[in-house]
Amino acid sequence: MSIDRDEQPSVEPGVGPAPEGEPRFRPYHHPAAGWGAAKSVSRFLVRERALVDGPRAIMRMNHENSGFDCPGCAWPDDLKGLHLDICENGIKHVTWEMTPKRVGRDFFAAHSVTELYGWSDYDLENQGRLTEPMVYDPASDHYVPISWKDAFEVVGRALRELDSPDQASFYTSGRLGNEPTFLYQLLARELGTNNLPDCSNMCHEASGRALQASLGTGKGTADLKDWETADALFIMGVNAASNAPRMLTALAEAHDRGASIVHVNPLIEAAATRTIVPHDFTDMALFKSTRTSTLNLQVRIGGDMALMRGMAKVILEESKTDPKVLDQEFIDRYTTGFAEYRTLCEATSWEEIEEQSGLSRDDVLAAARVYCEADRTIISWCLGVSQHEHGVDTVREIVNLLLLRGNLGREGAGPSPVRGHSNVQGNRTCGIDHRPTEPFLDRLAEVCGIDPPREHGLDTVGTIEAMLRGDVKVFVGMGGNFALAAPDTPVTYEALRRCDLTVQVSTKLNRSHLVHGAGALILPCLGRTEKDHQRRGVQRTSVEDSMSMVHLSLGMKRPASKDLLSEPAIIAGIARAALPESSTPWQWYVEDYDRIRDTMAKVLDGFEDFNRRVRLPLGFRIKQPARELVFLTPSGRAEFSCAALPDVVPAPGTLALGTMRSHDQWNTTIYSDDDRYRGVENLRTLVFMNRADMRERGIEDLAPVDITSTARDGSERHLNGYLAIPYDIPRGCAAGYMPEMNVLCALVDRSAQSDQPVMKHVKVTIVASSGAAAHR
Ligand SMILES: Nc1nc2c(c(=O)[nH]1)N[C@H]1C(S)=C(S)[C@@H](COP(=O)(O)OP(=O)(O)OC[C@H]3O[C@@H](n4cnc5c(=O)[nH]c(N)nc54)[C@H](O)[C@@H]3O)O[C@H]1N2
Ligand SMILES: Nc1nc2c(c(=O)[nH]1)N[C@H]1C(S)=C(S)[C@@H](COP(=O)(O)OP(=O)(O)OC[C@H]3O[C@@H](n4cnc5c(=O)[nH]c(N)nc54)[C@H](O)[C@@H]3O)O[C@H]1N2
Ligand SMILES: [Mo]
Repeated sequence: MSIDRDEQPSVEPGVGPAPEGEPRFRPYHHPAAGWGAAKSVSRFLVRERALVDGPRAIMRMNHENSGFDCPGCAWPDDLKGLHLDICENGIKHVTWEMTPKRVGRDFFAAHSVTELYGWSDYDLENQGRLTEPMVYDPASDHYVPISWKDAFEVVGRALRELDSPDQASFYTSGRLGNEPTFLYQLLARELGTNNLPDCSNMCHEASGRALQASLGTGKGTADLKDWETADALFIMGVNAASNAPRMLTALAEAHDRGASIVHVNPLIEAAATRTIVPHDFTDMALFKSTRTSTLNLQVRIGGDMALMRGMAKVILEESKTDPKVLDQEFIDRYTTGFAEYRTLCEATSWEEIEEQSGLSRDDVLAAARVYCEADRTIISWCLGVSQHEHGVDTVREIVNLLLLRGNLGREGAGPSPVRGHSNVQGNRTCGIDHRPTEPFLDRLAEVCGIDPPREHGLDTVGTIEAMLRGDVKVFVGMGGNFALAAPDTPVTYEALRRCDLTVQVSTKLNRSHLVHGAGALILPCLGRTEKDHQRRGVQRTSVEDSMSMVHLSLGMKRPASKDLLSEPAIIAGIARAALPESSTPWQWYVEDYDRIRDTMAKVLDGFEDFNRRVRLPLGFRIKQPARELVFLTPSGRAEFSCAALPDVVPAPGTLALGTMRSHDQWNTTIYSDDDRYRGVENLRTLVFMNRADMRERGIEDLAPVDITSTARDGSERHLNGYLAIPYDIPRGCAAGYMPEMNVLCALVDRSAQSDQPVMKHVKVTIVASSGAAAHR
């Protein structure tokens, strides 16, 4: 399966736009959001020529059941409906979809695929919305138009002719609404495969597995009401000001009512200082900012678990003189494994905790004090915690800490992972799972009259490996940008190129259309902002946010082209062509999504009476058994875990590199080369380093450096000519941007606990560059 890396095509084309000027770095000292955000939005609306549609759409965003759900992130909507519930990045995200620019057949006739491959990713997406189905013509190396009927037949035939359904893999990016999600997994399982990789495999897989193991429910238990009543909030490994900006409101409100807010992050991100609440125009006018932190703990990369362990150690120690710091009644009644955990904490030395967390004992004591003084605590986290080798153990350690003080199953308390894509949680709930449970498959079999396969399928990394081996021959991407989002870019490219057929259902042109199989199709679909007309009227789809609220989303714009189909219609079209004998009423489902919902209500836990409840003003919340103190674990109790602390201290001379997002990007979609809150302009090919680490290596500020990663199998990967930015980051740690840095992430470097690619702890060496800067 291994491929000769020297023969790999280079991945030269840049990701971001051509820089508008010289790279600049000036530390940012202003509050998050506020006028900087407003200025950035208006510049963006002008550039995207969306000054009329943009603001109109924004007014309809996140309005309970009468507007569309903001595709920007999975943060829940404002419960009270009092605010204009929007943020800078949500506006950009929506405007990006609503652009008046179009990519039609003339465009594809004018540019060969080889030529387009040389364009930057920014330029590709910036061409605008895709307008009609296209098929790759190898003779001319161009995409050429194809009718929907013929396109479905191309996919259908390829799927019918496979030796085994497991030679196909069906990827989902977390934008897909619940109803198409259900149809998509039905298609895969009726065909006979559980190969359903999704972006979650690179994102919160660790969180789901950990919460499932500890609490028997693979999701967070806290909701927005809990956020409004917590006394202490721990925010770990999330850049909220950029990636979940609506959290800023919750943080500012929490601070105003006297709650403590502890940020745990190697970087002090913008949300960890002060913010101007985005929708509060009085605050904006007065430049009034609110503090959003009580304590900032700059852990070393991967040091979160040691911090949690240290806090637990303090509490257990203190309980000897003050038993009230433990909720012994809760522990006795609802948990198991406490005695072992206590012994483990006692046996973990302070030297180890300090060394592995990168924090002093005083820092850990300060965090423990905040935790003990609060009656109700929420611990929230995102990728800084999950994308590690030991992501599952860390999330379980977070739960351990919560259990000690009974911070579960009551108001204002609980674990609260911040999910990424706007419906990534709903995708999993509605069946996108390469490891489906037996009860789910049983019900699917009974209700839908199919015989679903029982063996587990392939996840994202598994799919790439199978494509390389030639075991997966047909790849279908339901949204997303697999080529760029996945690790080990040249290897992923090669995997896609070895397929017989790659099919991408997309709204915009991206890298995954240009890195394709022998046959390739681009199937353009409606976006979430657009009206979805079907036979029985305009349809709505539903989504589930980070806090398990399910509500409807209704598009309001005229579709970008009359030749677009909705995602349910595309899935049904493929299904009918691939499964000519199917007794599933595919077309009937597409005519009216209420019919899909009626079937889902019978298959999915917590979706009883789906059609009625989803039309309630705020939709409905899927019950979390753990929230009700019902634990679907083998012991029937919440289970303390007892894992050894991992060794996360970089070997001498090496650094731990975290790959992350800039402020002006949405995963693989790049809006500009700026990262405002980190003070960077006109530059993406950079690496943030501690100044002492730079000096030790003879690296000057903003000087070009060469980065080499070493994978666990000893293989090396390189990125040369990146500019080093001196930054407030712990020694031994470095950070830079995805997706560029996926070149450094080896496929073999995935967590044994979650199978997630280890994207936040890449082992690298960095030296002053002998060549030129990569900056174009
Ligand atoms: N505007 C915008 N919004 C988005 C996205 C986007 O690209 N743009 N992406 C969406 C998606 S899919 C997701 S999953 C989320 C991602 O949201 P985030 O998790 O905020 O994503 P990252 O940019 O990867 O940032 C990770 C944060 O973790 C910190 N970090 C790195 N290593 C560690 C560590 O070891 N410990 C701790 N405690 N912190 C660490 C980094 O400094 C950074 O602040 O955002 C979603 N929302
Ligand atoms: N190194 C590194 N790599 C990472 C990460 C990291 O932190 N570090 N993060 C990982 C994470 S958390 C995630 S979630 C993945 C993201 O991986 P993906 O979800 O695969 O990538 P996106 O960039 O979100 O996908 C963007 C594309 O989606 C398409 N699109 C947009 N809207 C729609 C729609 O409504 N319908 C359809 N069908 N298509 C649409 C557009 O064509 C656009 O080009 O990346 C992962 N990769
Ligand atoms: Mo994500």
